[in-house]
Amino acid sequence: MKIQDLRAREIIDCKGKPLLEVDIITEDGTMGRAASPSGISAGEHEAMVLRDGDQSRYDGNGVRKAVEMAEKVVLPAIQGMDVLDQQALDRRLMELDGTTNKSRLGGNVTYSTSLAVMRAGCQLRHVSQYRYLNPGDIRTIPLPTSDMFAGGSYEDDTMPVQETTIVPYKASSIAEATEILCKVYKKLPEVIREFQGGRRPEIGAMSEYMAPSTDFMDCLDILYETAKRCHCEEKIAFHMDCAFSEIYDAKRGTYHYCGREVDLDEIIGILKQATEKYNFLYIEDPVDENDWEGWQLMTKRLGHRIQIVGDDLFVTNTARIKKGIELGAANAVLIKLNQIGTLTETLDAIQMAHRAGWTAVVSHRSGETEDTTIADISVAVNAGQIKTGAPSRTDRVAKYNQLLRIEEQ
Ligand code: 2PG
Ligand code: MG
Repeated sequence: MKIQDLRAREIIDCKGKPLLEVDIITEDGTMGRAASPSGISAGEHEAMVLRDGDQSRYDGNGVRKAVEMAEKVVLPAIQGMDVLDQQALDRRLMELDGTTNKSRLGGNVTYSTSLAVMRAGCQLRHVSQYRYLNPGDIRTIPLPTSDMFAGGSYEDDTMPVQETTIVPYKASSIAEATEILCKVYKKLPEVIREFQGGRRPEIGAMSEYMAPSTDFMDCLDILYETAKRCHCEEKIAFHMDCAFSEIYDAKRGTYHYCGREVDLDEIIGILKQATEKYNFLYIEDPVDENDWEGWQLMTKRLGHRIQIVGDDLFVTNTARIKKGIELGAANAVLIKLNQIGTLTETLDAIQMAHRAGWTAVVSHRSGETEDTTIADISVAVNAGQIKTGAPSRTDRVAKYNQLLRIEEQ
């Protein structure tokens, strides 16, 4: 079925920041729609997001240029193509862009178009996204990891670790995992209040709680105590997204850690201690995104006990993942579709990781919408793990609800 039309528009994400939505319409009138999310702690090597830079609107974050790019440049290039041939479509987008970081068309333009084409395909075939992407071999529903404390670049003047997260790794189903996360999230204010001498907890950037201490060990203690009060401490493990590129001083090769200058050796020691006290499933971005040697060292020291996950390091880019595999610079990869900008490249990245025996954790962005694609993709590729935020607010809850629906099927 041929693509006939493309309509694009500016909508907003969960923070009121503009993003690009694209509709793809086929010649029989079938429509697929998708919008590209965006990150706050975006990696330096991610696909470029095309924004207007016009300070009179949304602090320069408008995407009217991206709307124009999609309608005037992309549509003529894909008109008449088969909506069911996703790979050919994505290849056309890559050729049209011709850069390594989508800096001509914009990663938001390629992402929204690529995903809208996939959705149109689902509509045509009358199947859900995960079935469309994988009609046969679905082996597992992914285990969710849920951010409970915000720090790092999400909040000023607070704990250096960006996300302190729990994983209900012993839950026997998504239904049970979701219930555990909701229970802990609801109970958490009680324990934070005790820790803070009665002061109410504040809500962070992605509706997690603001870290009540600059020491992440306090946050882990609070989470563990909360889980105990919910009688589920045996069922949870921890995950932290350090996002330490944000506190790295490239000139000095050190990290600004809680008001001190700290080298990687000390960082490794601090993290090792945490993994000795608590059960950790994975640690994400514990090293700066350009320090490959540092990543090798981290993986050598801690990789045998936990997953060392590259997010800003790999940016869902097969060239970088390949290098990481060759160097032994990590043992798992975080997957964010808009970091690379097309569905095909995302699936290639996941396949490359799996072939190397690595895990792939499919992830949301801080700037999300009600879109549930990541839930479907994580199921379709048998990712086993998904990172999708605290069970609060529609932009995060939508993903849990989609997983619950898929589990039922
Ligand atoms: C991360 C993500 C989301 P952002 O760093 O992993 O959790 O943050 O979307 O801001 O890059
Ligand atoms: Mg991250």
